[in-house]
Amino acid sequence: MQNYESLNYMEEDGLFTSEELMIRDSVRDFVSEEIIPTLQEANRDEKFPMHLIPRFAEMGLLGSTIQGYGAAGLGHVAYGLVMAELERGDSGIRSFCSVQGALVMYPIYAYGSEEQKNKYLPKLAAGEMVGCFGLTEPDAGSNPGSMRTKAEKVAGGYKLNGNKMWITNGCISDVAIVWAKLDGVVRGFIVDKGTPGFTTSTMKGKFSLRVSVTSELHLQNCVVPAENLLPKVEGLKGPLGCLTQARYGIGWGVLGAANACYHTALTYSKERVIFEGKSLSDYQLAQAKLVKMVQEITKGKLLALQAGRTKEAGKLMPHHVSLLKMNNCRIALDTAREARDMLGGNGIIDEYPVIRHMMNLETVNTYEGTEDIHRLVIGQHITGKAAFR
Ligand code: TGC
Ligand code: FAD
Repeated sequence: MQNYESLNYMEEDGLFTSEELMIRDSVRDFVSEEIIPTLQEANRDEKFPMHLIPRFAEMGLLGSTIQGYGAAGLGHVAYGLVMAELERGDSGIRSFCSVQGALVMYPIYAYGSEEQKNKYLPKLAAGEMVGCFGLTEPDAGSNPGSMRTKAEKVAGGYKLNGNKMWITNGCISDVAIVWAKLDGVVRGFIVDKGTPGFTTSTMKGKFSLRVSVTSELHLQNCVVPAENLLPKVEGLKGPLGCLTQARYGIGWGVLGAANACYHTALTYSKERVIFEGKSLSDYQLAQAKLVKMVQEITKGKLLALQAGRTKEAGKLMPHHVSLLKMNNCRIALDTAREARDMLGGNGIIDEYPVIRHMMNLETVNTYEGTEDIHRLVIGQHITGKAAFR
């Protein structure tokens, strides 16, 4: 992996600026040298490599596209390239950075007061604080509008009651963005670790995203001060607006995992002798599988780049992001499954990264809106009919 190069089949790297490529390459080296060597053990032990958090901050990977407050202020294409490099390592590593930036720093930046921004954003950018995003509940996943978590106005603040499930970084967080209904309207609350009535528990037994911490959040008569309400947004568009940011990053990120699987399958197929001194890559069926990977990764990269330039022009809409997330997660998962097959028995052991990526991508295809939810969002856009209800 030391001399790793991502696919550039149509010379599409010529569409990036030299600064974007420089940022990509510095993160590429960081992932090769400092992240990949830790992953086999972290995945086996279901342990997030906490020692990397200060390095993410030094590299400007936390809230990278936010302007000011100690964040790097990257362009959206550079950010996408960074996400792909991180996910070439592991989807759980990319998840950590996605959640911190798109789901914790972004809502504070977009919906918070100036006091909230000054209090939280510099520490989150510096990795001195970790955050999580609590939207999903045991009975409200694809349909977050049916959430049961409630907020009630009390003297000096708001009392929260409810449970959140599947929350990335929950147990290692210093701060949680919790979405709850206040008088029937979804509102965002900043809940600090240690607030009485706020506890977390780890979700164990995952076969996917094992490097990432996944948790439940429990809110039992948890009173947060009035100044912890995010003042500038009301309704489901608050959390959905954050998801649009995170889904954009995922649309790029999964290309990194797909590239890692393709490269592993290509290298392996050249070395693996099958019949009569011929290697796997000599056979037409194997070549067809590799060609399909090149075809789909190249199309996925061009789709991501167009989304990025459209976002930089301020014209990227949620239905565009759904197409990006849906397509690229699907092609990455298919690439990983095909690569796993091409490695035969070696495809199921963690000496190679493929099985880990394959298992991770099952989650990535599900979280931030399942493949079907994105299909229905696009269906609604083109027909005008909301078929998810
Ligand atoms: P609907 O009536 O369509 O919309 C309600 C309001 O929200 C607006 N809106 C959006 N705004 C910004 N971005 C989007 N993507 C938006 N989608 C809708 C909409 O315009 C409306 O605004 P307004 O002003 O009229 O009030 O809402 P709905 O209840 O019918 O839901 C539609 C649906 C099903 C598409 C939505 O609920 C959905 O996307 N469901 C999927 C849920 C999901 O993705 N959950 C993810 C949880 S977080 C997570 O997985 C983190 S993983 C992190 C990691 O580790 O990386
Ligand atoms: P369901 O909504 O029950 O879906 C089950 C199936 O039904 C799916 O196939 C789905 O496509 C299908 N389906 C749903 N609605 C329709 C419909 N209208 N028509 C046809 N089919 C439909 N959430 C957070 O809030 N914060 C986090 O940090 C977070 N991190 C996560 C980390 C991991 C590892 C995982 C696995 C999940 C995480 N999630 C998080 C939750 C994630 O967003 C949800 O799992 C996801 O939105 C799907 O919800 P669900 O699991 O309840 O599935």
